[in-house]
Amino acid sequence: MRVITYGTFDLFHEGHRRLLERARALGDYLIVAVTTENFDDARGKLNVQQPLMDRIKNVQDSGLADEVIIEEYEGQKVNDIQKYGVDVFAIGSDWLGKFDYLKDYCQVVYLERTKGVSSTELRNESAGILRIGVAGTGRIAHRFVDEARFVSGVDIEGAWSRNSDNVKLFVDQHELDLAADSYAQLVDACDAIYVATPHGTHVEYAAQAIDAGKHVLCEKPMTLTEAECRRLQEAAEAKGVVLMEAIKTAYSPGFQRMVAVARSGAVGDIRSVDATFTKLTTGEVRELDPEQHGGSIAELASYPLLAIVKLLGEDFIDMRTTSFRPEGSAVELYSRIDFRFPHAVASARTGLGVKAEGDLVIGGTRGYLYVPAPWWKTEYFEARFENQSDNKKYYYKFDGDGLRYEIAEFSSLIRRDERETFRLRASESQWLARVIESARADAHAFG
Ligand code: C2G
Repeated sequence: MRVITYGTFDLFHEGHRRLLERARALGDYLIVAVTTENFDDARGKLNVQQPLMDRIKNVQDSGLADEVIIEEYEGQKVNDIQKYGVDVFAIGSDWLGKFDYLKDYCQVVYLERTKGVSSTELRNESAGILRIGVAGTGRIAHRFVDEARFVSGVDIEGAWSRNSDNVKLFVDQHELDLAADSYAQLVDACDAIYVATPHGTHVEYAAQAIDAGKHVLCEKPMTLTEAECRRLQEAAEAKGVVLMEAIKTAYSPGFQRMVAVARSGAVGDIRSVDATFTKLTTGEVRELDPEQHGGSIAELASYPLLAIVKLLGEDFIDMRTTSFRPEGSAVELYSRIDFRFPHAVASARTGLGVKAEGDLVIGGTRGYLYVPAPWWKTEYFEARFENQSDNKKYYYKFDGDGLRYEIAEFSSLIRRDERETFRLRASESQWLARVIESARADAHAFG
């Protein structure tokens, strides 16, 4: 019986070794395919630390492979299985169901993945792996764990939420090691915490983790006031840990290139920025609950404000917020935050109860950049000019849900022992908190 398995095998750890052992036991000849850099890039796997040759050596040194090959293109598995006369395809259970299409060619076996590869007794072996704990088990937390699988060198260790039933479900579903009984237990078990709890509780949980000397990746808006933002940043600095606001757009390659193109004068001097993000929301949900800091500004304004601060900087002359709060709604359902900058104007529009075109338009003295919805997952934009033959189209890659980019950035900051990223500076997080705080306070509401 010939068995085959595939993987990146970066920073070879206990989870990899156990997988190979069990794959080998399914037959008498094990072929291990190691992914090339190009293939990992194409499938959206980020932050692979070791070059292909080292990763091949990891597998050879395990002594578990009879033959090592490389995986370099999409669809290769179908060909390999036939070419090498494979009887069994084995892969970890994090891929459950994903390779059922190979059943036409051989037997497909999903082997239970090893939970908590970097648990204490394995700590030495798994040096270099960042253990992240997830606080909160809402929608975004689920997406976070799924996306973290595409970032090499991070392991989601466990989760905690106020509702212990939710924690157990979450941990089972994602095959995590730890369903923490208390937040303190989660903090203690991890190197870093992803805070994905309701807005009003970010500060408390982020502060607790920082206090314990743990790095923090905090959902947006990181804080609802500028003072709280500064307080967290000062605490992180004092403890020498990374504190990063999780606005995925800021870390995605397409958005960064778009900002760089705009700021390089592709459409002349930037004179206006209009950014819109709307998401229709109904029912008894956090987003519409004033007690939980709902409303279109707290909920959505981080994205359009990010575009404005990146394109025009922090120094505006004044701002004015107009919100639409219809009778019967306790929170604003549509808002526009209008800015005057020394040489430009800008508007951030957000809606929970009003739908609008979610585009980003950057007007310049020579032309404009048009970034169609969903511009916050920037994949494509155009530079447009009076003379249409000058128009130019730009295409980028945006993998999955995009959360992998913020996870990759967070992990590489920690790895490089740096505290701040130019992609979203500490002062820009402060600016976002300041604007959100004052927009919510000053909103001239009607409706
Ligand atoms: N694995 C595991 N337990 C872990 C981590 C990984 O059992 N804690 C398994 C994975 O499920 C996979 C193998 O180890 O079967 C290699 O994992 P990676 O190097 O992360 O590679 P992966 O991204 O899973 O690539 O074509 C490539 C394949 O799709 C797998």
